[in-house]
Amino acid sequence: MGNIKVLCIGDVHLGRPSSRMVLEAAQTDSDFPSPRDTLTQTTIRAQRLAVDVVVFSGDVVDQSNAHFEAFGALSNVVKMLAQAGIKVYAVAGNHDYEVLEKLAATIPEFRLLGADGSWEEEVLTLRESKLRIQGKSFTKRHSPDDPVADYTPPQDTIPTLALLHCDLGGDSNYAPVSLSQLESKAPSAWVLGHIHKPVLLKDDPLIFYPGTLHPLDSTETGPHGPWLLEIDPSGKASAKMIALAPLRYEYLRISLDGCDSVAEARTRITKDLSSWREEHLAELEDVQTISLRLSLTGHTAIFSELPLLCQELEENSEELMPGLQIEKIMQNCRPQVPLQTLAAGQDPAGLIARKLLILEQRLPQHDYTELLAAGRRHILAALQQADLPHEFNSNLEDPEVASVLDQAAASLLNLLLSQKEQSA
Ligand SMILES: [Mn+2]
Repeated sequence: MGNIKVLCIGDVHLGRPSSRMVLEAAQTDSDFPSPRDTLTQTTIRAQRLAVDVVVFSGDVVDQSNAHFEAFGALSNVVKMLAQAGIKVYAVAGNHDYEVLEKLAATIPEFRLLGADGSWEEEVLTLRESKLRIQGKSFTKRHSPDDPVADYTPPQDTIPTLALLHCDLGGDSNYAPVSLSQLESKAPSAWVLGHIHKPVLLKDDPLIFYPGTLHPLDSTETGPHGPWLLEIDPSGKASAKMIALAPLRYEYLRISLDGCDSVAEARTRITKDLSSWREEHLAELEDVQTISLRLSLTGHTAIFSELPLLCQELEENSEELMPGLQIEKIMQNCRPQVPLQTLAAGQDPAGLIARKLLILEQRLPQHDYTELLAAGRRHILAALQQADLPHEFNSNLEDPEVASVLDQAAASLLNLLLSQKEQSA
């Protein structure tokens, strides 16, 4: 008797393009792979792996205005899977509670569970065994109630998956659950949705968030894709991700400490990037585009030449690594001349060096607080002008403001010192 195989798909957010940068979320790049591309790849993989069932844990569609795009994509997927004898189950999340119900009504092979907000189940007869699938859907945008409170785990030995779109831990408007409760009322596996970072919360009982099928912005770093869940004949379930999303966001920090020439810095960067690639090779097989945010750190003699080096890196990223696109280089280096020495000067460079010292030391406290407050005002004004969705600017923590200011000041210092050198 073989294993039962289920391909689990977390948040897809069909209709939302992957952004190049959080701050430029409105301007997206059309040649970036989209969630729809990854969904197609996932369908092909489901057939190749001959899975029994495909499940979605909610937020398949981003918004109801993506109805048409979602309808086309989903009905193709469901048709292809149905032809291969693969059944499709889903629960709705806080983004798609309306649209998923409409889609389920028009695509008969797409089974939406618990559409009325209560637990619902179906028992499938597979080749040699049975599989029970349970689920409960969102019925409105917010749901402050614990969705597990009225859940009863199965009382027989039929392998059982429970699908739930929920927010792990603490107070939440998005179906709050606690890990201990999920553990104490466990079916064979909890397949969860809502949290975009893929995470295996527990091996036994199996509890996991597949995460976004396809990464949606630069905060969603690391591998993404569907998860293959297998249940062996003894009833033991296990799951692991298949990293097939063609897009990967990454954040890397490379130290240029002690680099005395641009050539040396170039070698350091090339070497660090290729060792990162070696380390992650197994996860990169299906990745076509790596969108990288690179932070350069360290004290270096080529501080004033960094703007040119950064430009060169950005323009030649494909040569550094196949598929690499440098989204942004954060210039967090320091000149070899200590900031304290520069800060003694009465020129503009001295002024900037003094601000950088305040940011570094967070002292004097009063100046630091004032600097952050002014920085926050400017950032919020810029965000407001960019007319971004509110979630991008509602959460502006001190360290984020400090990091934006630090980069701005360091770039300005770069420029001032290089002008000084040129005129010297
Ligand atoms: Mn959600």
